[in-house]
Amino acid sequence: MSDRKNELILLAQSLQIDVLRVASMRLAPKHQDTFERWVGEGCHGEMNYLAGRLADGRHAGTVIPEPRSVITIGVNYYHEPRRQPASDEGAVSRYAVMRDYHKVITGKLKRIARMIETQWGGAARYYVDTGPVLERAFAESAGVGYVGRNTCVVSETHGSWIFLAVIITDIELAPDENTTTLRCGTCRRCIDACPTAAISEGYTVDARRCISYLTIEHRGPVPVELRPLMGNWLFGCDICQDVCPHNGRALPTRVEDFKKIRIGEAVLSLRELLAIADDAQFLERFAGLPLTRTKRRGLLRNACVVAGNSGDLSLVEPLRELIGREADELLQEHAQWAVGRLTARPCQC
Ligand code: B12
Ligand code: SF4
Ligand code: SF4
Repeated sequence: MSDRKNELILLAQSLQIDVLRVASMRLAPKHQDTFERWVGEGCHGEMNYLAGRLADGRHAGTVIPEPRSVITIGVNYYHEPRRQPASDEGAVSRYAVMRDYHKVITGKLKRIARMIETQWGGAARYYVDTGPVLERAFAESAGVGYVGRNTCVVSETHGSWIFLAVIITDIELAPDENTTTLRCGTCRRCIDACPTAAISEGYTVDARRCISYLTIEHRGPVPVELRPLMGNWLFGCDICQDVCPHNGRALPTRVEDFKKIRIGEAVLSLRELLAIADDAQFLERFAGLPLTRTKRRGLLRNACVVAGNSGDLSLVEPLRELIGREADELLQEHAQWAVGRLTARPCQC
């Protein structure tokens, strides 16, 4: 068994995977309980696929006939901090400024799965985000790291700047123990720093309040009461990781695809975004990046919110141009909100 694990580790290293560990199929009850409670309380917002998974009873144990082991991997994506955006710019979270990690990591998982299937005659199903699998829970169980109050898996070597992925196989592999001594202790910096109060005391994030969800997953209008709290985040949010003391030790990524930062210093000009007139222009600028997930409509909606929060009156004109040009009601409403917020005069009485 350990020979096979060693072979897996060697292959992983050659694929620039930073951590490969094995979890048993059985998770501690806290994980499934937390997930069920979280969905039950509606914290998943419009991510109906998460509720659907619960309703259908799909989980890691149902994806292949006789699952025996969960191979969990972690890939470091850390790169230097972004420069502070100017008042007419917005911030993009670290993970989204480089090639889409789903594509990059899927390539690596395929190679591992092929080895399991062709050399060992085993079955293997792999997931990065897309499957009915609690990736953080398996990563914690395998000892990739521990789950912090911000709910991220924090590793000893890379902090929480690691993407996770899993391969479920019917090959028997000895599970690794979780030996990490990292803990949150009395720290609650992420809870205090979260601008929208999305992080609960109980190690969960209410997606409906999370800027990452609001800017990426949520499709309709951003709730008006949350807009002023979203600051300058155009896509995703890194605040609860930036403030984490365990993230001080992060080293830059080794993955070539993640080294090529495709967005100038992880900030984007709001003026340029507001001027993107159609999908072709949008794709020309962002193809291959995670940013395409929101489509043009979502990113321009977010740009309006950030412009409204900017206090920069020079953005009123590009916003008015957008209002004059756009037929889309969602964009009209967000641009109008932004103009209203920028031009509102403080009460003189
Ligand atoms: C839905 C989703 C989101 C949602 C909801 C996030 C959330 N915290 O639930 C939104 C859109 C908000 C989101 C945001 C982000 N996400 Co996301 N997301 C997912 C996804 C697809 C499912 C997560 C899920 O099931 N959530 C439901 C909750 C209940 O489960 P959970 O977060 O796994 O939490 C478990 C632990 O809390 C655990 N637990 C462990 N210890 C303890 C202790 C106690 C006391 C308790 C009660 C529970 C508990 O129980 C829970 C269930 O197992 C995963 C991929 C996957 N398939 O797992 C990526 C994933 C979690 N996301 C990821 C990333 C990178 C992000 C962002 C950093 C992106 C960004 N920069 O904007 C932010 C971080 C926000 C945050 N603080 O979580 C990474 C996390 C990597 C890591 N090191 O942890 C993942 C694993 C994707 C990947 N393949 O790498 N995400
Ligand atoms: S990603 Fe941002 S909004 Fe979401 S929980 Fe973390 S700090 Fe709060
Ligand atoms: S900021 Fe503090 S409380 Fe939050 S995850 Fe990091 S160590 Fe834990």
